[in-house]
Amino acid sequence: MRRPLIAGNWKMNKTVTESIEFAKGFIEAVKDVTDRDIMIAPPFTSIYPMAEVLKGSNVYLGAQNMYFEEKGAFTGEVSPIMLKDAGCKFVILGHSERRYIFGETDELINKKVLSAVSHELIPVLCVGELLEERELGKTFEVVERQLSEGLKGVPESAEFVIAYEPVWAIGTGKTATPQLAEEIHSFLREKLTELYGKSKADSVRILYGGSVKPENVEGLMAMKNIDGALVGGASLKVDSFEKIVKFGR
Ligand code: G2H
Repeated sequence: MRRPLIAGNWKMNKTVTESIEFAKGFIEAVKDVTDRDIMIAPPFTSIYPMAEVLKGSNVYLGAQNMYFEEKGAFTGEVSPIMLKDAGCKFVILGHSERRYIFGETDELINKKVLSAVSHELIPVLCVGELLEERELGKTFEVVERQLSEGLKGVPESAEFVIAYEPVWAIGTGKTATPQLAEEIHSFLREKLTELYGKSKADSVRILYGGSVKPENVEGLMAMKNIDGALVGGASLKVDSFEKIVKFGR
């Protein structure tokens, strides 16, 4: 069975001081959680100081983005080598805010995914349709394109995670119903089966993201193809993120 992964995406929130304070309280709160993986993706400035606090704990670190090159004249960018060295195990790529605010294309995201896996970072590739795409009946087409373009050239041996985040459900308080999310998750698993075969597809974790809260995590996690959550707003407070991490207990 797939081990659940509950990931916090802090987006552009928390100073170093606030991050450290959170990390100290949070590791205490979740120290007895052993049957699921936990990850936090803080802003770049907090990764290394948090790594120091989280050392030896059951909480992994991730980054929210990276560039695909290892080093060089790329002002403002951060490389996979830097992320690994600072303590990251995961990197979120292709988040809808990167796609729609910063204009990232499937082609660029694919380069980043390939670079992450070749540097032994686990990419969390985000896919999801806009409201107008859903209304036009294009959801399956859009997520299929984002999935297959994002994973182009990624070998079966690479570990990666997929996150389905319907853009209309992000930070809006509107969550997809568990059934609606499951429909897309099972479609994504089918597509992964076409790309990699059943055994690999069955091993890939597909997270749901978009206004996940303590009140709705249970219903989402009960779905067969929902293997975890990518949590934004509700991961910023120890109390609510702890409740989400401890779903079903
Ligand atoms: C979706 C999610 C985290 P929120 O972007 O990736 O954020 O839970 O605030 O909708």
